[in-house]
Amino acid sequence: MARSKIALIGAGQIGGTLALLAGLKELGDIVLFDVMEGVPQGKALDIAEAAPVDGFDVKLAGTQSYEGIKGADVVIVTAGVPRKPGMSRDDLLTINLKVMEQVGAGIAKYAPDAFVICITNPLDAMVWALQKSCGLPANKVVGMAGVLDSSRFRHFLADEFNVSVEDVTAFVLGGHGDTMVPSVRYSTVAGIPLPDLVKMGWITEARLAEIVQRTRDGGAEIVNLLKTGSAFYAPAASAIVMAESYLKDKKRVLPCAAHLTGQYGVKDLYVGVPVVIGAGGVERIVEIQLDKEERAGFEKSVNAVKSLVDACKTIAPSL
Ligand code: TXD
Repeated sequence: MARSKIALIGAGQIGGTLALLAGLKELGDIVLFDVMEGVPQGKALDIAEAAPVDGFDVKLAGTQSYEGIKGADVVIVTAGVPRKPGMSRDDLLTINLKVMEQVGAGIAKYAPDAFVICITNPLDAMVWALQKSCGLPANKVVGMAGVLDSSRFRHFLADEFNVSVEDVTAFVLGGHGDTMVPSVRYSTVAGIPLPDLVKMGWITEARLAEIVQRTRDGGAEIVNLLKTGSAFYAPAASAIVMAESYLKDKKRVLPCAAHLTGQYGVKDLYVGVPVVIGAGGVERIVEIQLDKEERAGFEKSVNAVKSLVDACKTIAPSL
């Protein structure tokens, strides 16, 4: 059987880390694409030179041409520019929308059968624009945010309880950013829901609320520490889990920005919900019953996503 091919559009901080992780896991041959002359080539060569010592065997290449992604099985998109001081949200949207249109055209032409994972911010709007631009079926285009947000929640909880991260599961709904909805009742330690742990005296309601807030602010916490740039190790690891579930047909249940067509009362928007990822792409959207508080948080989050998508439609009416 031919080796899988993984195309990484954007060879910046996350793109480079994606290439390293995909290599270490031998998920397939890797192509890095970036508009920055030399950068994808340099990162590909650097990682290829790590392969003999690390003992992994994949081919790596860098390119400035979309032809290089031809026949990719998975495409992971991090291309775009970050928000700089003085740049409004609409300025950022305008630039990254153009990037999504270019990337979408490249995918449509050279990798129409791929499973596409978008990471570029503002995530829920960019994955929507990317799907419209590339025209691939919506179950083959998905956004990465929830795996990262829930991983952050898991880390904070494991640290708080002094238990292994392996035994902590966390459930996060809604859009990426400060309106995300970490669900307390569906997050557990070894199957014990957090509200039960409050009753058992492991944690107070107030402390739990602080951890929920820290999860919501997880991205900003890293930005404030790094000063330049945003998180990249955990975002890359999160997207790799999604790619692996597709390539190995693992059918993992993961929170992802998925295209909703009436589920949760939402139509034609990408919002973070639990989905099953297997060889068919997004094979199932898991629709849970939300309680009153979760529903209110979810709706607030959906409205935030909707206003961004509406702004995209104004900037690029053809989408
Ligand atoms: O949870 C999440 N979804 C996120 C999202 C978590 C963390 C960071 N998140 C976002 O991912 C972040 O706000 C950015 O929008 C993306 C990528 O983050 P990264 O840290 O990798 O950004 P870099 O290092 O700036 O890399 C972006 C690369 C850079 O090398 C540019 O030259 C390239 O994108 N770029 C392009 N590549 C191809 N085509 C075009 N048009 C293009 N424009 C810029």
